Amino acid sequence: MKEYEIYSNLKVPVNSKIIIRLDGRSFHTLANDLNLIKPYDENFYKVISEVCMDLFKEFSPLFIYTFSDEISLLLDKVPFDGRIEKLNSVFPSFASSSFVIHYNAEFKKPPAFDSRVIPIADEDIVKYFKWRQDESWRNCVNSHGIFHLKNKYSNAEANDKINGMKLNEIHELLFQDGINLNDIETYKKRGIAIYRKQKKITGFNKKENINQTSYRSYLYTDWNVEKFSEKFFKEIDVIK
Ligand SMILES: Nc1nc2c(ncn2[C@@H]2O[C@H](COP(=O)(O)OP(=O)(O)O)[C@@H](O)[C@H]2O)c(=O)[nH]1
Ligand SMILES: [Mg+2]
Repeated sequence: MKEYEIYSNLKVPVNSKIIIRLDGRSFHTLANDLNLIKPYDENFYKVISEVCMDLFKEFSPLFIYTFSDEISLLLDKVPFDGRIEKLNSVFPSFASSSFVIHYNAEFKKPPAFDSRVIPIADEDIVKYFKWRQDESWRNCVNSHGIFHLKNKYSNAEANDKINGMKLNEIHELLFQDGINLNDIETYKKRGIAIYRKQKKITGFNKKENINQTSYRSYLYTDWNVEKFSEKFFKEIDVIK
């Protein structure tokens, strides 16, 4: 019967780095069910960052980036021999279970994430993450805009208004009403990055009677991440 499993040998290109992007399934409904604070729920973000931590510890990616209900993982050593079926089932199910463990709430439905695998050339890594970070900013402006407009208008009117507006117009409207998006927390604008950092450790070597310095890497959740650039990814050793 093995011959019926016709997709099981579908693999990512050998030696290619990949990005796996997970996205919460119908999290709009989940947000309503769990009464998430609008436009940004700090606890939801805390939980998603813990999911990213679990993913990092389990699969040792180079880098993880998250905003809203999506998580992008950059992997250089691809597990499961690069098998797409494995990658697209194990990563999202692992994330879903982690989400449930950390959320610790009464869910109306089991939460799920979808998953896609994106082979990525080294020179496109920065471009990819800049693209997602731009989306995080769009999401930030739009969700603050719609939240604000719904306080003044009916839901339908607010939706109509926001759909006809450009990002800078929403930004300006909020500004006129005393809300300056430049002042809100960085993670709401730029998302959260998880990566390895080096810690300097200085110890005294008794035998040699000297101070010695060594470096140990640790996982860092960056709630204050800068705007993505080539410089940033070089500094954190994700690209050469
Ligand atoms: N209230 C609230 N909702 C959130 C938050 N983060 C994400 N969401 C919800 O998650 C959705 C994610 O977008 P998308 O993936 O396009 O929608 P989906 O198909 O319903 O998962 C948003 O539209 C919001 O409804 C949050 O911090 N607060
Ligand atoms: Mg979603």
